[in-house]
Amino acid sequence: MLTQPENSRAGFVALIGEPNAGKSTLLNRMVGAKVSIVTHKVQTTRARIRGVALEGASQIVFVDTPGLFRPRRRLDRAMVAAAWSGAADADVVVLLIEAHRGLTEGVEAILEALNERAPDRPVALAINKIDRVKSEALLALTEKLNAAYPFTKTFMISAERGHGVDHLREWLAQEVPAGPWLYPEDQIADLPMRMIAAEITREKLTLRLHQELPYQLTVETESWEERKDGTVRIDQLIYVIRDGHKGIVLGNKGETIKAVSQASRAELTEFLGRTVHLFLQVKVRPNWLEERERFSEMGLDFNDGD
Ligand SMILES: Nc1nc2c(ncn2[C@@H]2O[C@H](COP(=O)(O)OP(=O)(O)OP(=O)(O)O)[C@@H](O)[C@H]2O)c(=O)[nH]1
Ligand SMILES: [Mg+2]
Repeated sequence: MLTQPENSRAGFVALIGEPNAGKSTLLNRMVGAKVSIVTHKVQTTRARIRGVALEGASQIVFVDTPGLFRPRRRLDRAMVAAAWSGAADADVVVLLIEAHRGLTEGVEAILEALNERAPDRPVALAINKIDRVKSEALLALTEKLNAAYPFTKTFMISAERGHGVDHLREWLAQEVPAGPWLYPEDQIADLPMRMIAAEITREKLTLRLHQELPYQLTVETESWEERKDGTVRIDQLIYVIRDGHKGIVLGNKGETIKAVSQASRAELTEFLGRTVHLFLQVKVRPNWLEERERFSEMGLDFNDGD
């Protein structure tokens, strides 16, 4: 156990940006463990997920948020609202943008809203995925973005490879306010295990399924049984909106659900450090996207979707 230093600091750092910018990848790297799921598809993260990192005497609570985009459905609106409230509650905001995409319309819309949504606090720019562009391009992009918004500081990073990430963490450690740590020093996340487990299964589904289907399903952990032999039995429900979707999730002779289950179980076993027995069931629930309980299971506010 570490003892809390006298000059301790602690605060919340919200990671915001367009879908796919690399927010969850950065959170996981900062925390040093996978607490937020990552896919190559947009709109992977649905709720605010906190991950805790220590840097010197500072405890930095990173808040991963859903991507900011123009919402259409109730779920989309609740996600975007969760992202903005993450920014509004934070001591420092980090806006991630993708180096190879630059100042997109989506980024412009975020910059327009920033002052109103999260006024009077430092906003750092993190140009992510620098591994995808030539370094010459970065200087011009930095100038362009800083002309568009008065960022407190600019960082060039690769969340995936780790470039520039230490530098960003050191800076954030000084920016969070002086005060006692907010979490026990050995805590890295504050999401309940049953929710992390559901997210891991949703990640595997999202990686395997195409088009709109990942956006029309949700996963919930129904039961969690610690067994005497030291293993754990986890039962999860996958809600889809149509019979046809159920067929696709199951796959030919059940091969899709089997592959998803194997991949999820392997990751859960590693994460928990003990054997996991995972049971997945697919249920058709045409209206789940309009159900309050589904939103609260995801950590979202149903009324935010109004
Ligand atoms: N080349 C490269 N890819 C990256 C980098 N950081 C993240 N990615 C990839 O970008 C994709 C999106 O990453 P996420 O971390 O899920 O992005 P996000 O911003 O959390 O996305 P949403 O949750 O949908 O808003 C994944 O395929 C990552 O592997 C990076 O530094 N370089
Ligand atoms: Mg994410």
